Amino acid sequence: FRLLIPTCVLTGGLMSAMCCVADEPTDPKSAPAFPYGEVPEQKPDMPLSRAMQRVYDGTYAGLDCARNELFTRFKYTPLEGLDYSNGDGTVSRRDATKIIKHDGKFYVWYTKRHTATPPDYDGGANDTIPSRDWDLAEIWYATSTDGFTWQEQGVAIERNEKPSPGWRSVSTPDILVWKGKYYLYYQAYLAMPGSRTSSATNGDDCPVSASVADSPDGPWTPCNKIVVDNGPPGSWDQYVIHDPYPLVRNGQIYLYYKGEMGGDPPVRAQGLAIADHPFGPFRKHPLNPVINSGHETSLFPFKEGLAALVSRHGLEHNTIQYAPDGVNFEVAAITGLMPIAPGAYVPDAFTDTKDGRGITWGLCHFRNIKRDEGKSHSMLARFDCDLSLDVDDIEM
Ligand code: AAL
Repeated sequence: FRLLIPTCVLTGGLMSAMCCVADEPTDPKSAPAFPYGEVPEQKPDMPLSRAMQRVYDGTYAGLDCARNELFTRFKYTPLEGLDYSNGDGTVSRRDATKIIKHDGKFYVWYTKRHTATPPDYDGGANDTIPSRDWDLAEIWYATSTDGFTWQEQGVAIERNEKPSPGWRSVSTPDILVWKGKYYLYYQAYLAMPGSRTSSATNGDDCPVSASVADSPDGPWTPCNKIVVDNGPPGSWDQYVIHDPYPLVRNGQIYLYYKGEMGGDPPVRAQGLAIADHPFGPFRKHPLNPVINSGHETSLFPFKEGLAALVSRHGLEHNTIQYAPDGVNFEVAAITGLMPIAPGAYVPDAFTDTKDGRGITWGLCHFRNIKRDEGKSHSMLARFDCDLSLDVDDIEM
């Protein structure tokens, strides 16, 4: 008994009909093609495994598309123009912001540490020796015309006077453009990162502060207050507020951030706080956390909603997620080798769009974690991806 199953497989818009024999090993060349990057117009009229049904349904996140537009792989390219002191660990650049375009140039801000010695993770840190890669750091910025070669322009946010937020270190910034002004959000340390004086599980306790400028070149004026504070004892974000990430949505500022609820290893997730003014007050969303995984999570407008690159931690790491309302995220695609701490060029981050166009490139960082060699530092790099629905330049 030999069952002949007619199959119609659509690849690249071309339909080919073929037969395969069910009770004999199938010639791999005649198996249904897996439609990565192709547009299957209809499900083949044949029994399909659940795995293949998902592919043809293309509805991982309820997006109305047959092809999964939120699947991508990532490519990486070293940057030109930034000096790292031969990698001796005294200079570090990491945690890039979103990239904006202004006056024909791309702008990016990032954590820069330039200390006499590399970080001492083993208790030897003091007023001049950093405890972590992002300790005793400042926010610097660079510009580029092609996204590959960058010119460092100088410091944007210096450390504050003690005891103002950010006196010990300012790190991990992100940019907001709102009503003609520029706002930088950043982690504002009130104690040495990693010090056991804080209650955070790994001592990396810090709230978020912000500064404002009339131009992306500054000068920047600090608001000198905490704009998003740790949650109360027992809450999911009681230990840290990290990685602030502002977007404009529904006429308001949607600030996503990473919180930490303890545990070993610590459970990390992403929350949302919303405000009508960049310096707050920010109201934390009642459904927080809105993403159950992730570390430095980058988000961008996509169609009517927001997409998020979720990596490094949690049950849903290595996924790209989508929420039509920016709140109820679902897994849209599973990928790998994701950029660490990505800051993408997101032209429509602040246009309050409900027709988000996606992203194609950005900056991320790579870490040299050879602590025993005393050279621990991070380097910025470029990533490229295919999450674009036709991105246009928007000057800000
Ligand atoms: C990063 C970010 C935050 C942390 C530290 C520097 O991965 O999540 O910025 O505080 O590490």
